[in-house]
Amino acid sequence: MSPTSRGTGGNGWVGQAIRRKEDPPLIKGQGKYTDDMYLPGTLHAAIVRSPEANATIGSIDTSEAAAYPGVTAVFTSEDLAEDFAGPMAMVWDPPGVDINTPEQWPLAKGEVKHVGQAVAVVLATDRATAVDAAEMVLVEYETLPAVVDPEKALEDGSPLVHEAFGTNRTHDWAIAGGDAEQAIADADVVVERRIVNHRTSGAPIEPRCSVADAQGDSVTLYSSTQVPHIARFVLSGVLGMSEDKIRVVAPDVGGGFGAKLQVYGEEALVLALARKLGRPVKWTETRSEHMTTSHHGRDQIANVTFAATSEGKVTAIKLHAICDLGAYFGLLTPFIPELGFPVTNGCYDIPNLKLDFTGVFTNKFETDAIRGAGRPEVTHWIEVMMDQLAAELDLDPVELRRRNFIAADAFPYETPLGIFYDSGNYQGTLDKLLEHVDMDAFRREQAELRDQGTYRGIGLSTYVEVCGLAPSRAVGPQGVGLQAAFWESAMVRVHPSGSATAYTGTSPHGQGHDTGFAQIVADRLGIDPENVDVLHGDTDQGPFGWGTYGSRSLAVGGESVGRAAERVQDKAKKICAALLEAAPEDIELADGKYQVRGSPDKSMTMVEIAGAAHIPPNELPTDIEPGLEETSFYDPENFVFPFGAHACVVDVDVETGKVEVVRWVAVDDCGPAINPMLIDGQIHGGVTHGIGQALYEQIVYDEDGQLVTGSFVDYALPTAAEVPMFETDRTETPSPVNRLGVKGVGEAGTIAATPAVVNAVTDALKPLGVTFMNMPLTPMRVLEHIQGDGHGPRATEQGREIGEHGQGAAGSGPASPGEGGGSL
Ligand code: MCN
Repeated sequence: MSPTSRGTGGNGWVGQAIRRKEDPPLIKGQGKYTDDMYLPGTLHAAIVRSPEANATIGSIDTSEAAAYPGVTAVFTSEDLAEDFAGPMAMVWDPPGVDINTPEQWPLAKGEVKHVGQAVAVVLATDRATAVDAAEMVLVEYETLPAVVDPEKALEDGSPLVHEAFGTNRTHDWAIAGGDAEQAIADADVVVERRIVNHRTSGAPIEPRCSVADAQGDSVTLYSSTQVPHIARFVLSGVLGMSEDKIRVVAPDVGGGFGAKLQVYGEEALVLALARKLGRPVKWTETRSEHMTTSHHGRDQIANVTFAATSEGKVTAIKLHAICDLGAYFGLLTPFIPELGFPVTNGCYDIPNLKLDFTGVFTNKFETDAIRGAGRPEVTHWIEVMMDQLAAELDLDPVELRRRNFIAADAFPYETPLGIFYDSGNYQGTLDKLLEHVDMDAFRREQAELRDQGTYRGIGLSTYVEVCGLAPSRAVGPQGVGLQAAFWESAMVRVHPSGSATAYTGTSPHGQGHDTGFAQIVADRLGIDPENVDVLHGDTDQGPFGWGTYGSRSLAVGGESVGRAAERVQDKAKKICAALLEAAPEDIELADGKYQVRGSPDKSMTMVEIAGAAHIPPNELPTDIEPGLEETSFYDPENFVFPFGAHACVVDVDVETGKVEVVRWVAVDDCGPAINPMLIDGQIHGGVTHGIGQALYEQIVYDEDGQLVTGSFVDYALPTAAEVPMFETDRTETPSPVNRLGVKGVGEAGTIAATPAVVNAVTDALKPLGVTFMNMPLTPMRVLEHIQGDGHGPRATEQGREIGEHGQGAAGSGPASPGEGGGSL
């Protein structure tokens, strides 16, 4: 590799679109995933899961399964009563808010509250035997009425998910700034919509997998997790073990999208069983199990009100969101819907905000963080409502956005909720987008195409998101009440021969940290990124770290890596200065050499300095310690706020209702690029995720709480055939929050995407009187709108669209081939 002059630090690796170092083994089939782990004597676990959504357990007969050849043991919750010190964890305890928190145990205790709940575990010498024997476990259930619709769950007389609470309401959380009610009363125009953000799955390519291996009183857990250190911390509590006796390793992880930002009962179970039996225990999730019992995301219904002047100045947003949390809580379940609150005014200067969130129990699996986590929902409300308001005012959606943008010179900008946006230039990304998309030409083309029977539409999304989780004091116990902190650690070690290893507390699973972080280190040390190994995902290596989610890894973890590398550079300069008989402040790093300022012939390379650090020559003063290694713990002062402008162009087949995305232009700003290729990859994947939710993907339960979408036949993910070639561009507005100036990008595409699709389809169907639509825009739902009154599908029930919560009625669920639009 050869550096160019671009970039900061030593020699310009930052900013280069170098290829991902981690890919060659992965694409050659040489990756090492958890399921590739074969330890001698391994027992394979299969889990007996509840077919009932709400029931008490009468009896469990394990005798036939236990006697099946090849089966080592069968356990129920009762059998493992001594093996767990406490229930699974939920870590949100907001000041002044009461949350009804049910206990969730790795195996059900006397009752089940959702389909798929683990009831017993079978261990056998091979997986097939364990699966066969699991079918022989006889469980007697007494079925209770289930509730799956969160609005019905709040009605008097609804079946209760947990009788003990006397209500299905989990908690209420509210925040306000300004006086939204007054602003609404005073407004020239008020627009109200009921916006549904339906339930989705993370659906990574690698399902979950955990292998536990006990050695003496210690145990190692290999797990496909995004959060190895958090997993160890939580599991030590669940198992009543001291943390130093548990090692958690995340080997190669094939995607997570938030679904692996969780500490699951199965992880606790394999650990407990390996300890109990003194043998390795392995459990690998099937795809159906993933759809059933890896946490879901979204599932919110929001009543959103926008108030504005007749000139199009938005004066207030009021919203009440009903959030379907499922039957139990994962680590962050009740917190996730509220996570979008810091950006509820989007990239607009809106003085009055009032937000209310109501959490609800239903007999479904828990929701938690799926890519974007709270921010896609908020952005969807805002960006769909901007188009709704534009239609109401008969204003161009571009013009309406411009009239409301926060001015580029208004940063840091304090929102009415007391949040400080770090930096931004929303006009800049929109201007650049419009350099790519000629709106006037589009409108001419659109009119011509309509004359020929083609319904083409364009939709915009100008978003801002909050990431870089997180300043510990803003989110910790005194902040929003998380019993966690989100600083990040790094250690950079230079070896005697001058190459380096960087340890990070982040835990990538597709994002490319091995490459981007190596570029950061390389620049700061004056070496080649090929010679920087980035290690992560092992609690026995490096300091404690908080993992990868919330687009935090670069802005918090990468910054920490950069700081540790800068400290190494400082020491390298001291060594160099001592050996070249100069002052440390006179040593500069340029073009990969440590040289005396003004005397380029007096210089040393990192290879020479590392040698001297490890085998100190006599000239080196004794107050310089041997070795070349530094650690950093970085706690950010603020979040970072990436932003951008996306345009989606669709064609809608008005005969079949099928939507085709024909063009996507994305202009994003995540500060200075560490590696533009990584950014493009994240945007491609993120937007695809959003297109999936907008058009195809939906977790659907029937009214008895049975999961209808248990496989990729029913849960349609977009494939390469459903997405266009993405056109990406960037602006670079540095963040003042960190030295790298960077912001996150891992969720940006997903956050931006859904409203752009919905606005585009609505724009396409405007001539047919369609004015407002809720996702997913499956062919059947689109047809219903086309054939309806323009405000919603023809058939409505109690004011709700049929199937909108995924209750399995006609019109719900993702497109299937039979509907003419599915991808699978
Ligand atoms: N980057 C960069 N320059 C910038 C900003 C980012 O080069 N100015 C690079 C970073 O170095 C990193 C990548 O972009 O390689 C994403 O960085 P960041 O935004 O910090 O996000 P994280 O690494 O923390 O990733 C988390 C984010 C989340 S929350 C989900 S969900 C998600 C995602 O990333 N899940 C993914 N992207 C995914 N990509 C894959 N392949 N698989 C998943 O499961």
